[in-house]
Amino acid sequence: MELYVGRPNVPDVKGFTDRAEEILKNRRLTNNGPMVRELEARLSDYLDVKHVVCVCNATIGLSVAAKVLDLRGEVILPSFTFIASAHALAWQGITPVFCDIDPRTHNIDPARLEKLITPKTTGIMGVHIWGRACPHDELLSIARKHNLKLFYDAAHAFDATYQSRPIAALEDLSALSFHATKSFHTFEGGAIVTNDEELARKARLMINYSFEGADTVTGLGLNAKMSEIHAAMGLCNLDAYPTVLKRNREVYELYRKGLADIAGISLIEYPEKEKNNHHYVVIEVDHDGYALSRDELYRRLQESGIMARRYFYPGCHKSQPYASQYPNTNLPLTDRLCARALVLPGGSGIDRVGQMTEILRMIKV
Ligand code: T4K
Repeated sequence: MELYVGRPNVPDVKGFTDRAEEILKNRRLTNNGPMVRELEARLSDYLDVKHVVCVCNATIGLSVAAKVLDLRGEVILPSFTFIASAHALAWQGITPVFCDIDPRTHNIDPARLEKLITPKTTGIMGVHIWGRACPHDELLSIARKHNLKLFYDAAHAFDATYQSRPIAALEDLSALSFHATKSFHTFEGGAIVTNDEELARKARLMINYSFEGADTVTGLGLNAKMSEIHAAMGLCNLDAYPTVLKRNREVYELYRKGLADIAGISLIEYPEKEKNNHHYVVIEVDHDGYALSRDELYRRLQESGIMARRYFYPGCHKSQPYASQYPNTNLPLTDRLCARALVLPGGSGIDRVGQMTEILRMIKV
């Protein structure tokens, strides 16, 4: 038995092969084809956001978003995130400045953030870790007070809300990931989403080399387009998404009940009032109350085929090139969480109740 975090959801195979046949028959394979346009329109409706610009992945989406906002100098973001958040900035010469987190929510802490602002700071990148919303009102008020741009890495936050507002519509703009391991996916892919028409216009130009018409290039751009076969997968997955959500929630609830009485193990909580995709089943292991350290539990699970993950260990600030570039970064709360967090197989990673029983048996040492 091997159970994975991030095992892809696979939709109706016939529905997908029908769409693949249509793509081949029409010989429209990429470059803003009909399936990409259909996906963008359906996502705009589903996510309740005015503009959806589909891209090839979220890493490039974040890079384009930073360019659209004309960011340079320094951008503040959490270190407790996938390395892509920092790389998307550093790749284009922006200095990522790592901020500590609120240990309760795992998200960037606005109180600590404000102290990191310097004359070189141009923006803030919030990351909605595990799909739980950042404290947007506080971040926006800091951003506006210091004349900074605010944007979000919403890679985990497909169809999530902040105070009942769709996350996709938060100012100034966000990038979603549609990677195969996400609750909604297009094999590889993502989208830049915003309610701001001008930002969306700029993003749409930049993802296609900044071509306006067949012969005119109006600025810097790159190729960040989504292809038709990726969009076809997205359209099929969108049809199947209610089932995915139901499954994610069921699995999460089983964990909640099963882990409730284990001292030293706490399961991430998702606020009941907000929409969340329940895609990530994250526990914190407190060795003071539990028999094993996080790493001992991790090895125990791996040895029995339960491929839990230590996301996001050791944190961006302890990964290269940032560890060498900024050796004095001191983020005690991030370090503490990096030593305690463990992500368990969730959603479609679990096929049968028996597998869940086995995972719980292995945790109940
Ligand atoms: N921001 C944040 C906060 C992110 O978490 C991510 C990506 C990004 C930005 C960037 O988004 P993209 O540019 O990728 O759109 C995986 C994913 O590749 C990555 O998308 C994701 N976050 C990250 C959290 O997880 P790895 O290096 O852990 O992937 P890997 O290959 O180890 O796969 C994870 C598990 O999933 C494996 O144990 C096996 C299983 N798996 C994976 C794939 C691809 C399958 O069973 N089948 C598959 O096809 O990064």
